[in-house]
Amino acid sequence: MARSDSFRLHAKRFAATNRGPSVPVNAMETAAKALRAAEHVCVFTGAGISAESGVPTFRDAQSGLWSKYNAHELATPEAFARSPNLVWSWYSIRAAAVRDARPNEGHLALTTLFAYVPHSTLITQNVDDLHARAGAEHPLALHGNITHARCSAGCGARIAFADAPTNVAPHCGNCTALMRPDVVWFGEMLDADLLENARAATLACDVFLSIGTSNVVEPAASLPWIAASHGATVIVVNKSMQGQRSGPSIVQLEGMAGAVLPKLVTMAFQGRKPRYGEDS
Ligand code: BV8
Ligand code: ZN
Repeated sequence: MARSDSFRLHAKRFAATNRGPSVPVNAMETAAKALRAAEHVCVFTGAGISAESGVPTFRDAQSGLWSKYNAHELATPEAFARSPNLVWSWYSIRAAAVRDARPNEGHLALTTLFAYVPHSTLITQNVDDLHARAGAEHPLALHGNITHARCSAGCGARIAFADAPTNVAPHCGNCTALMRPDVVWFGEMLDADLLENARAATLACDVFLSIGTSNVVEPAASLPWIAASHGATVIVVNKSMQGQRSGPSIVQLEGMAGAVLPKLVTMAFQGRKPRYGEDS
């Protein structure tokens, strides 16, 4: 969907967004005020923003056949070396679920937000492509993309999961090594440039909007607190604040991302002209 389409589509929702999250008005107003005044907003997302699109979060218990496996145990190079076809099948199922999913109101509200703030950086821990499909440009996908597979020998070959078999890890057409999901597994280093860009934006931003993450997986998990320690306002959006940090520079907005984000973006920018899009 072209950005201006998703923007226009969402702009219509500004007035219509009256299903309210239960966030205290003052917290929402504080957050909206910070966004309105912001020069540079970092948006940081975890699995919670895609949950309402039907993409299971990492902590959702695995269903059916997969219930006996712990996601953390499957998402490792050792698991792939031990059982390539089992790991490949798990990713094929997850990649198909992402293909069938659609961006939700939370993704679209962020795309609208990007049209209003002078500078924005989107950092995602998610491996789905829903931000891009909602019109967001250049997301820093710290943990890779489940839409593709790459050569495990690093020869550079890359294929779409949609074009690959579902339960047998294929061999690279270029060098015959096994193909593997194009994601970062536990125990693997993140792409140094992506991480450096994410850290630089975290240090430069004046508002850090952290959405739908349990803040467990490092090094991404520390980004919100690095932002706070450098004077940014950290807005936390999560369906539950259990286990989430609080503090003087942290604004907690408890609720579903698909309800809170449209409300927040409406409060922050209604009456403002976007920097681009049909109504600019
Ligand atoms: C690294 C891709 C250096 C794969 C992912 C021992 C050995 C080696 C490393 C470690 C070790 N011990 C610790 C580490 C570091 C390790 C780590 O952090 N482990 C954790 C478990 C403690 N990190 C790494 O290994 C990283 N690399 O450190 O390299 C190194 C190298 C070698 C040796 C040492 C160090 C690599 C980490 C990347 C892992 N790959 N994904 C795949 O997807 O299959 S991470 C994966 O889990 C996801 O991508 C995601 O990032 C993460 C889960 O986090 P969340 O997104 O937060 O999701 P979660 O389900 O947890 O929470 C959802 C949240 O949403 C909840 O809060 C919920 O309340 C909320 N929510 C739900 N619905 C909604 C909602 N909120 C709002 N609205 C809703 N509707
Ligand atoms: Zn190869």
